[in-house]
Amino acid sequence: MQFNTILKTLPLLMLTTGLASAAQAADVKLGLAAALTGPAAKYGVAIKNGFTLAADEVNAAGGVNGNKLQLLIEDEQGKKEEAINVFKKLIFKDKALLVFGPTLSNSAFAADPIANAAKVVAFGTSNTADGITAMGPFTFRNSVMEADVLPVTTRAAVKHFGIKKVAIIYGNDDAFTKSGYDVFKATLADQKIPVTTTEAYAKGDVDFKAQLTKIKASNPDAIVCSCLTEEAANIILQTRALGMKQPFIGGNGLNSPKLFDIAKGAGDDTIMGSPWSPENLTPANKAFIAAYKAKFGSDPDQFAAQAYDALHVVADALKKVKLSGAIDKDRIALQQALPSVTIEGATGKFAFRKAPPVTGKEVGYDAQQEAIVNIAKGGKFILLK
Ligand code: ILE
Repeated sequence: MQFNTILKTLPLLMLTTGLASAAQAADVKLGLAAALTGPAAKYGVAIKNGFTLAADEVNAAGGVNGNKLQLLIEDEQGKKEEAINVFKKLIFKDKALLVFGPTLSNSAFAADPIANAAKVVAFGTSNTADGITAMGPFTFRNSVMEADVLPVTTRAAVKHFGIKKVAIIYGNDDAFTKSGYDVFKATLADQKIPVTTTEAYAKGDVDFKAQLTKIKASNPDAIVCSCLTEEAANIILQTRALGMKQPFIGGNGLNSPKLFDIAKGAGDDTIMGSPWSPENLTPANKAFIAAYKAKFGSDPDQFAAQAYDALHVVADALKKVKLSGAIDKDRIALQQALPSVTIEGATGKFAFRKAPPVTGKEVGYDAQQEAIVNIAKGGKFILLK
């Protein structure tokens, strides 16, 4: 071939190779089922933001093995039935490679069996109830379960306030608040802290005076609250209206700015454990906080941080997977690549650990991460020192 001809065909060659690689690089579809409306939306929107930020970062850096990540985001409204519908849509219609979510443990217990039956990873970033990963080998979570966090939180609160006895209030019809209650009950027995009274409420309740009057009469040193944020905020406000000054101890349901939007300064001295803190100044967390603020104009929270980390965990797993285009095969390959992923993320060092065994069942993977204890001061959580 003459030099001339080479020069003439070169642009064409470049164009065809360019086209070929563009055709090979497909979008990897990752589903996200989050509560974007309804009472759990404060958690769900933070989760969506965390995912969007991380996916944009991964894509800006060229994607994973040349493939761009495409988030398919659906609103499950914090409701079990909607979580089921959204999981079905993402798995069977949209053919997502994996599904993140749903936001509440309560919804995960309804939706995850669908993912396990279809052999698609259901990756929870906020589900902290016991038993989530007992649903099957395709259930993963990077949210640290209450069973790991509450003993640490309780011990720190008891020491900090010199607590001798506590009262408990919890939601008895939500999987997470009920599970948190079970863990608190066992923890308090273990740490030999007597319970003066145990009071329950139901989802949607707004008036807690009957329960709080009983708690007041039992004269505890602190109130343990296994609650979601909105209920917790109203409980705190109504406690103060009854002239009670006791501090609160809670699970990660309390870890939302919404607590302070409603309870304001009345939420001060509330103690809560979490793997994430804005005061943790590792390079990964600093970069996350700065990027989040720049993109959304607000401070991130634990739920955004866990979502952000989850996307990076999956991106790392995908690096090890040679996608074949056969969705069933690729979904299983991703499930097999996930357990060994470790990252240094916004929430610190992260690794998976196999869930506790259940006789006759295959189980999924829990988060292996340390919890740190926070106290509310001036309308936000700061590290308890
Ligand atoms: N951790 C809880 C759950 O698992 C809530 C998640 C707070 C948003 O349901």
